[in-house]
Amino acid sequence: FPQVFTRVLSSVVNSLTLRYPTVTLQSCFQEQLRLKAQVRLLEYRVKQQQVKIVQLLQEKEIQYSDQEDENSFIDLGEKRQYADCAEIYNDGYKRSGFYKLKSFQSPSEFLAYCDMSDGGGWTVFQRRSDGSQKFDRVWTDYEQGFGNFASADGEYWLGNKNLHYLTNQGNYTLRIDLSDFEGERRFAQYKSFRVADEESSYQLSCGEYSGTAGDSLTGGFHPEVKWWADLRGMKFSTRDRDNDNYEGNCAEEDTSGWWFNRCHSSNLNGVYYKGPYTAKTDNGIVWYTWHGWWYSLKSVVMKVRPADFEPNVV
Ligand SMILES: [Ca+2]
Repeated sequence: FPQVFTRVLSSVVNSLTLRYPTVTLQSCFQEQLRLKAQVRLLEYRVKQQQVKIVQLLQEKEIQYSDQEDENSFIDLGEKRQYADCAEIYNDGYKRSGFYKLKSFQSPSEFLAYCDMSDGGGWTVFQRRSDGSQKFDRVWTDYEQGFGNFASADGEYWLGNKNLHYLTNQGNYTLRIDLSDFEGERRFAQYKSFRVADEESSYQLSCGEYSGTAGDSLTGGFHPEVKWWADLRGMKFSTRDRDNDNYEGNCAEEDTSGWWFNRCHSSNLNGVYYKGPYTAKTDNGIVWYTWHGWWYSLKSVVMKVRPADFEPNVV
């Protein structure tokens, strides 16, 4: 018996010692292969995700730089409507940028750049900065407005309609900021600036001048030029709508829309020439009392603010 038992036992042990290591080695080898494959797969996925992360970071960087450089619209939601940038400023928003406005009689909202410098609360209705927008345009363009309403230094005209609604809400001060290619800045300010309605062809009215650029809007620099250079009481003119006091067509000759008289000593919607220029007519961006007729300015900002504006210091 013990012999038989021993034999059986030894054969069982034999088979076990023979089989078990084999099974263990095999499964280990298979497991190793499986894990190696998984490692390779995971490495591949990590690489893919790294590539994706780099892509996303780049996209985000582009978006951020877009937001900073290009889109300067500031959305305040629908809670309140603002009649002008002065209201926005005094409601606590002191960052310059494009905001939604709705003047009292305006049928719809419109975008305008709020200049919160210079004491804040300025609604910009015209800007020249680089010549990227065409200002030689027809009546309906000037009526509706045109240009770049996204960039902080984008060129635009707010539109005579909106300008009318805006300036008829009260007593507004006009401020014109000018700069030249020599790095100098000047300004002109006018009291009681107002633009009449469509029926009156967006007639201009304004009061007393103050500033450093001279009075080129009302020809106040010399009594003898008033009869042809004073733009007060002048209707708006475009090349397809001649409302000037000249036998020809000022808007056509000076390639701009403006409150031309006969024709002007200021034409801030003129051609962007970059400094001194020669042309058939004085059609550059002209402010006569600073640089004369044959120098086109580097930048212009025309903006309005209520005369009784008092910055809310909170
Ligand atoms: Ca004419």
